[in-house]
Amino acid sequence: MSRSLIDGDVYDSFRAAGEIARKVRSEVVYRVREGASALEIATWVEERIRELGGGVAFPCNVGVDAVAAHSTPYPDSDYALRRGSLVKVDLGVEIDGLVADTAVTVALPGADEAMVLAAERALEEALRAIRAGVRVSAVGEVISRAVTSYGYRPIANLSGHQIERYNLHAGLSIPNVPAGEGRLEAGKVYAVEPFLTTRRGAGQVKHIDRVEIFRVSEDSLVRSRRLGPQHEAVVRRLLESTRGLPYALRWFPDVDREIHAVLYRRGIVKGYPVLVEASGEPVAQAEHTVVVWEDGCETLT
Ligand SMILES: [Co+2]
Repeated sequence: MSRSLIDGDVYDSFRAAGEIARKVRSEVVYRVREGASALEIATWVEERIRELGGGVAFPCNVGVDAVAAHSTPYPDSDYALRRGSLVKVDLGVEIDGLVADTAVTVALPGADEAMVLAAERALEEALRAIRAGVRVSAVGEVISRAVTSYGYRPIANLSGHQIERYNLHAGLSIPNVPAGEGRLEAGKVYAVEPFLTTRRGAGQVKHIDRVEIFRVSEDSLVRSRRLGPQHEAVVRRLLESTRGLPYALRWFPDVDREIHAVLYRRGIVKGYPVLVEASGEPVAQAEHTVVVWEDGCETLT
């Protein structure tokens, strides 16, 4: 590796965020049990990140079975994990706006544990193939081939992503199938996240009419002014607190829900609809954040 390819402070922050993310991920798996509350798991993850000195980069995602991504419990959720479920916990740690994104899948008793293994192996193989100059489509091919060799199907329309300061989905996407344009660059940071489903699955996710994770930007603030001072105040509060990173409404009990709903309907607040496997089959995921070097990559998480 050559540290001159990345700003030293940026690298240090990414590494520190990665260390916290790794620790929280390794601890949370013991909390993912039959009967455990999804809300308690998400809240615990977020509190633990802060306790260890990180910022919460996005609401902790708890995706059960066919729910693949973008699901975080509502504040009044009483959902308890059930036997036979495949549970994905996806968490992000932020230090100085630099984010380490990582995920783990836990197979509760009765679920197909081999799916978890296949996701982890596909991730390992992808990371072994990564170095500067590699095409994202080649990484997708490695993932796809590994997943298929275990008897599963990759999710074609979910992908890993480049990460920049306060920008979780910057630039390049890293697909789970041989597709997409662009090459990985040295000194850049990417989240690599194979998602797979069963052979009966569609191998695609679709979004459903439920939004649990939102985002505001500088543009939201400008546009909110037209709706009046109350709307502007809500966006300002959200933007100051999140700096453009995703949030859940449960973090902001003081924010007026009706005003927020209006902002969302007008497209001023962006939402990430919950993504589910299109034919309702279970989904497993594994994810690490890496920094790419000339001769390989370094796993931060
Ligand atoms: Co993630």
